[in-house]
Amino acid sequence: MAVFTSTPLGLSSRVRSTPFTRRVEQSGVSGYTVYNHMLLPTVFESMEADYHHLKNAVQIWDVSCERQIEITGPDSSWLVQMLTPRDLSKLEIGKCFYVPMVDENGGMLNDPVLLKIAEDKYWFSISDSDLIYWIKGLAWGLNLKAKVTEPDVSPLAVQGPRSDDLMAKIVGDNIRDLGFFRFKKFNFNSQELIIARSGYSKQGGFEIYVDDFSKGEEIWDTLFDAGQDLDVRAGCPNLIERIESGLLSFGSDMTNENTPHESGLSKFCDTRNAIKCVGRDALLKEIENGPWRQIRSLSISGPAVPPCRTMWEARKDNVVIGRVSSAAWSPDFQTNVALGMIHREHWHPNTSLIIETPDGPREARIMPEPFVR
Ligand code: THG
Repeated sequence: MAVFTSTPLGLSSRVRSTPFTRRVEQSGVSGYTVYNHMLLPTVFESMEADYHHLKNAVQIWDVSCERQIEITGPDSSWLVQMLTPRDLSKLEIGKCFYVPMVDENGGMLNDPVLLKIAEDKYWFSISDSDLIYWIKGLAWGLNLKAKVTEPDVSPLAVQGPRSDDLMAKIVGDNIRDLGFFRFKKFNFNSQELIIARSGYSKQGGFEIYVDDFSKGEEIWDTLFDAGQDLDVRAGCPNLIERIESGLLSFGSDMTNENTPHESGLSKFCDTRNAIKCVGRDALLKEIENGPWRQIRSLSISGPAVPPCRTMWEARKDNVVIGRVSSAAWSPDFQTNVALGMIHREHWHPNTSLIIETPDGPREARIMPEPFVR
């Protein structure tokens, strides 16, 4: 059933370019996806070459597509707490929280990083869904004193084990003391920029919130000039590394069909305390018995699997007991690493099952946890 061929993506101004697109292309990007209606690089040299370099050096990632939704005004804290079952009473200015966002049924709408910028100003740094309409609708419908906008802010990530060394050269050694998921304004090339210790890999690093489209190339160039002796290269979120690390991709690994508990995000829910949260009743009901399926890391045997462009069925004794949503060959673990939603009777570590890949059935095993933590 080889129905898919690799065709280039059609581009137009509807698919937004970023402040860094020119530099990304000069750096030899070889693949894109579209995320929040914006270009997101997926490959530079090759998926595997990019992977090894990310784990050993430092990369600059154009993740402008992680758009910010800004909420300001006297009712902003109220509105923001309506949107997530995570208890935000402990969210201080200068902290980031990873927050599942749910609808009235407890279905996931997005899984952004939330930054508290000021007492009455928040940024949701969103994954791939048109979340702004949901928030605008709630704010308008409830007559809240809150403004909901998408500001001109484009995150540029610095990821990899040499990230601290690179950033210290530009903004000074005190960035080494910035805690995980903390942000502060730093003087970068004589401009104040918000920089957080965060990013969509487990290799360490930062995200620079570039707050003016026209500053993009200058900031990019400063990073490359300072990083020459650190072997800095252009990179992007790496499929292999993020599956190994168990970092979820909204729209692939979980959708509006799934709750945060199914998505393995229970530790980011304080549903009992989050009394303003839309969907709270549905989530409380689910907690009584627990989810009937949940995301798991899997190891799939055999040679490299093809890209996972549709959900692959997971079977046990010829009965469908789940679906794989992401998979890739891991050079470091010498197996195919994967993520999938698995029914509760079969989700225990070391359970063996069969995955229906486009290349035919393969044996697979449920992992106790992600490959790297
Ligand atoms: N950074 C920023 N915005 C983003 C992403 C990002 N928006 C889109 C997408 N990524 C949102 N999804 C995630 C998924 C995982 C994490 C962050 C955003 C993440 N998780 C860590 C983990 O699961 O171990 C840490 C969570 C925690 O301890 O709070 O980092 O990458 N700006």
